[in-house]
Amino acid sequence: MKLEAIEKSKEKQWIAEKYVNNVYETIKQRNLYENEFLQAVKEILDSLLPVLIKHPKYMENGILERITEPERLIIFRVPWVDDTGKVKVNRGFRVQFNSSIGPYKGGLRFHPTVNSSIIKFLGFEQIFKNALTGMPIGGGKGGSDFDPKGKSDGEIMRFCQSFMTELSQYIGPDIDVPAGDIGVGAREIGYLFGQYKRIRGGFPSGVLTGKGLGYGGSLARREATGYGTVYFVEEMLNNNGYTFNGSTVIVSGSGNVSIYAMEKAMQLGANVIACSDSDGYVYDPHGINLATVKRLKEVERKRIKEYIFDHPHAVYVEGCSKIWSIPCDIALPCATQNEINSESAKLLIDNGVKAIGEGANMPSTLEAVELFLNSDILFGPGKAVNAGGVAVSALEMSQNSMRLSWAFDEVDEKLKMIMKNIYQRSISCAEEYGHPGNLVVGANIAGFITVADAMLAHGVI
Ligand code: NDP
Ligand code: 2IT
Repeated sequence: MKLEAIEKSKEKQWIAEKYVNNVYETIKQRNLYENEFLQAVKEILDSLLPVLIKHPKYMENGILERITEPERLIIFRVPWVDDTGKVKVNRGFRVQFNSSIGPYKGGLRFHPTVNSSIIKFLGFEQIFKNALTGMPIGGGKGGSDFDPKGKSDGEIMRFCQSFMTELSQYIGPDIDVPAGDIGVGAREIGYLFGQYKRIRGGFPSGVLTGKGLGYGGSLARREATGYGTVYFVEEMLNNNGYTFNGSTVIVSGSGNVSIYAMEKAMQLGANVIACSDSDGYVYDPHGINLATVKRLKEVERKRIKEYIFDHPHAVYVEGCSKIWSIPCDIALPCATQNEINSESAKLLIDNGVKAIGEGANMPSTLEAVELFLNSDILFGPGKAVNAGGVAVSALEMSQNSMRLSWAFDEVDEKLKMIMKNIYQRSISCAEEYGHPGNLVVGANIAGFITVADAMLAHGVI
């Protein structure tokens, strides 16, 4: 490159960096103490630099300022009565973050740690994830600080009914379509749907996804996030000369995503040796017995600790983060945000891990991601890897609109294709924008361009 051209390119880089820093400082001031939201924003903004340098139109129309500010954040009181007759109050949330490419779409999380920072980080990530699926869905997320653990079925139902009584004003099949996330599975979706239907009348099947199969749910939605995670990682492995077959795998969590990631990894010939819950992890050198995990978690709603009663050769260790100290070829964090910090990342790398696939949303801290990207391991970021869940949710919406239901294999085949496409789009975007192999940059830019172009087309709204 000639000296003049080098100077010009340095200047472009400097302008973009200054712009991104200014935007980030404003967001920081406006969202003080919302650490998870700021973490998600920082990761995306930093990775967008190459596209801003190449296409200054994305700096000239306030796209970054608009895309980082939710279209709407709804916060509401959720009063309910427990089994002893005592009145309880929780806080409900729904963030309608971006509807440029379709109705708001994203899960509901019931967990005591839920607050506006958590909901906004999840809603923000969802914008880009949903765009990556290639389906016409915008970004949203919601939930409550309600803790479902230890609650009776009646308490869960009354809470869901109260939550939906308020939420029903803001959602609808063409407006905003919630689904599950941590603490919200088929049982909760059933109660939420029942209450929405009762309030609105008719049979509004498209208002929620993850529904039961008997009333408008899609086959393979239950499996979709976990299976999709493994499909994405298998694609990433195959493109680099590896495979699940014969690999040793660790999957954190033992909820919806984790169980079906383990199932598909096992089907592909992997040996899954450990999984966890928020109390601790089990290590089973013979390979985790999935039937036991399913019974404990899906049926009996018990702690993972009890696994060793059926499998006395397995080891239970108190403290879930220590799971990452076990040597493995492939690590699939499928529990929650920031479950892998820099210390755990170093352990994984030093112990020879070949690939990380984020089944959970933002399970690695910024420092951990940096360590992964600077090592020679393969790293698949959450918004690409776990997009299979929301993709099949969008397929559930399509089936509801058409008033038909596809066979399991048909949905599963579509899911496979979608995950392959997400990998290919992300990897080619990374290449095109000068960061070959970096799926963080590739996925963020690919999702961003789709949404930003729609925002440009709609004018300043
Ligand atoms: P579940 O509620 O089914 O399972 C969550 C699992 O993670 C449980 O084993 C739980 O343990 C553990 N966990 C939850 N919170 C914590 C915590 N603070 N510390 C340690 N462990 C924790 O949720 P999902 O499987 O649906 O969700 C898991 C992750 O995947 C989340 O990040 C979610 O956002 C993401 N995701 C989910 C999708 C879906 O379709 N469900 C789609 C895409 C992403 P315990 O039972 O002890 O709380
Ligand atoms: O994080 C996620 O993508 C989900 N919890 C699934 C959202 C959905 O609408 O299926």
